[in-house]
Amino acid sequence: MKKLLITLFVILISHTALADGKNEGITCLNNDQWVKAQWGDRSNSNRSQWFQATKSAPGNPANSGFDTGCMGRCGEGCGSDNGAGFYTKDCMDHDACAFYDSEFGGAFDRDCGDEWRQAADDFSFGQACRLGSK
Ligand SMILES: [Ca+2]
Ligand SMILES: [Ca+2]
Repeated sequence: MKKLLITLFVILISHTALADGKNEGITCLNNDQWVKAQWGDRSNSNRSQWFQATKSAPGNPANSGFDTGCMGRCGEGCGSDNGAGFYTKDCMDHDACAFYDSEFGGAFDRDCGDEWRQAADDFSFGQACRLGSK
């Protein structure tokens, strides 16, 4: 119940915050699907880049603490279950943003907080987008 209330609160503020990119509801991704991630950083410039869902992002992230595995999965990296989880467009947008974010931090991150909030519904209610472990 507490998790649900927090989620509803986050969804509420996601509609009032200035958002670059946009909340695409809960849009499922498939194994190995190429996705054009869209996000904005703190300068509010719109950015986009193609990434392959369920694969690792190529190259080195801005913050070495960022787990580049399983792009598009809601939650950090591939998680404890070897990549099983919900894969959605909004979670991909957040992963792409976080890849370039040197100081990322959840819902109130200056660069990726809006992407995080847009992905909160996916994270909580995205069970239709669940893919198995690889
Ligand atoms: Ca969403
Ligand atoms: Ca942003």
